[in-house]
Amino acid sequence: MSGELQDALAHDILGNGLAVAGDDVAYTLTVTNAGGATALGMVVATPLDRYLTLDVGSVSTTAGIVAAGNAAGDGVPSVQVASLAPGASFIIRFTASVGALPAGLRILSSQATITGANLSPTVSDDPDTPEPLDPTTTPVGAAQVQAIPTLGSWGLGALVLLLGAACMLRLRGRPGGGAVGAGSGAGAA
Ligand SMILES: [Ca+2]
Ligand SMILES: [Ca+2]
Repeated sequence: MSGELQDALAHDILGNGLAVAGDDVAYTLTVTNAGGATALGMVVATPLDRYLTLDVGSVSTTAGIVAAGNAAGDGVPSVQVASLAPGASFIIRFTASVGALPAGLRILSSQATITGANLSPTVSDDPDTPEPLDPTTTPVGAAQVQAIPTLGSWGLGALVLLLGAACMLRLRGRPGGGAVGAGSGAGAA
């Protein structure tokens, strides 16, 4: 039995594939019976990263039934499949929303478990990495960590120059402004 858990950003606020609070991660889990016998009584559950909240009602499957994930209060999507023939596969899909992320967090990580009446329990693989049977990771946006840009010494110098230039323009503009005022006064008279 094998499971591939693929992630994608369904709602990518930064537009760069990095997850930030308010994004939606769309998961696609493909389960394939790689063994030679029909698998029976399968249960496929996907506990989510602690900073992800399942979008209740978003769980779908091409085989079996959604046992959890589409009712209020459900947190872990779970699908039950009564039997799966050798070589056969099915696909489970669901989405989860990204909550407030602590500074320094690098990845979100989720992994499915696959159990059955006549098979050894296994876990899903992240197809994006060469490591087998590893949790599926989604990189987190750096914008969360560097939300407030600081004014460096270069920026401070530029600011001083700008202020200086603004003062010069004001001083230069003063006599001209007076002339315009006098001119319009003369024109009215
Ligand atoms: Ca992998
Ligand atoms: Ca990934």
